[in-house]
Amino acid sequence: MTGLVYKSTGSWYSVKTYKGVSYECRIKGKFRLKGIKSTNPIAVGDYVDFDLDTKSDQETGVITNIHDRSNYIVRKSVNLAKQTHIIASNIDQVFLLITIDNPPTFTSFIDRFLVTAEAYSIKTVLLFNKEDTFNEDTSMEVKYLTHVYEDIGYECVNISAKTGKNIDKVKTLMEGKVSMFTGHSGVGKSTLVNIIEPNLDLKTKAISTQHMQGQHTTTFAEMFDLSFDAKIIDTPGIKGFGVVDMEKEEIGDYFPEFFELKQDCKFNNCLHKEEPKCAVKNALENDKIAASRYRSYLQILEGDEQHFRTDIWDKE
Ligand SMILES: Nc1nc2c(ncn2[C@@H]2O[C@H](COP(=O)(O)OP(=O)(O)OP(=O)(O)O)[C@@H](O)[C@H]2O)c(=O)[nH]1
Ligand SMILES: [Mg+2]
Ligand SMILES: [Zn+2]
Repeated sequence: MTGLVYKSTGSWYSVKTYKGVSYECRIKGKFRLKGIKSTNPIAVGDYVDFDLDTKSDQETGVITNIHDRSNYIVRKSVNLAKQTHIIASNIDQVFLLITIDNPPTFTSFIDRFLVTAEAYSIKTVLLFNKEDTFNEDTSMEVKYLTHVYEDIGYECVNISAKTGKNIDKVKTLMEGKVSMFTGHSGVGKSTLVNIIEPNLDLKTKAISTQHMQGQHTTTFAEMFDLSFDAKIIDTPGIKGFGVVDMEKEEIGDYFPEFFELKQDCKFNNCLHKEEPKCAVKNALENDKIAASRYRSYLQILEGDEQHFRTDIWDKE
């Protein structure tokens, strides 16, 4: 039988067939994928073949094969430097939820995520959540970030998962697609799922007043079928997003505004650092590129890893 992985909790995978029947499945023995060193061999969004295990009382399955992925979002496991963690696969788009101060989301995090999504050509929409709590400063910040990211081609929407502001817009964008919600813990991913599909009633939790951080209320990725033609994957919050190793020369290609200028750099292998006649540096000096974007680029280029820490994905 063939099915789609909706959930993975440790060694069990919930797999739903085309007929809509769900089976709890395991992997038998060693199951390694060529070329991918990931802590989880199978991810939510994977299509798998499985056999029914008739010996047990309950009908469970044994996964025998995984279909090729059209894409996946992968991050570095911080504990195990060489290991990676696949957050989800075969997704049409990602909604990156951002809050300015409750909890804070920094541009270094946004840009790290976007680089990975660009590398796999996955469309990302930026959702600035908790609009109902904006004050003058947050509004200004959101306006500025919207300007920066819309300028380079990312759609930005201000939303409130609490009041329902612009949720119709999000739903329209989701129609007919598999979408993944991501962002720090506490930004409101599960709250957003709940307002879109109230009967799911996912667990949500106030962010800790002590640390101004979310509390990892969602502990594993899970896909849901929505009542309109759409699928959503809710994921646990990520603290830091480790960009999986890329060639130094290719990182700039995943900053769309850098990529556009690259042909004007004197050297075709320009890293946009100290090289003379660099179109990217030139644009930066003329305020045509946001300083925060350039800073993020340098951090990734230099493998600066202090900006992300261990989080829930690494405990699996
Ligand atoms: N004021 C306000 N609060 C919100 C909004 N969206 C979410 N919240 C609150 O933010 C807190 C965290 O929301 P969750 O939905 O649990 O956050 P999450 O992103 O799923 O967090 P993890 O599962 O830990 O990754 C809850 O107390 C929500 O009620 C919003 O638009 N406005
Ligand atoms: Mg959650
Ligand atoms: Zn250059």
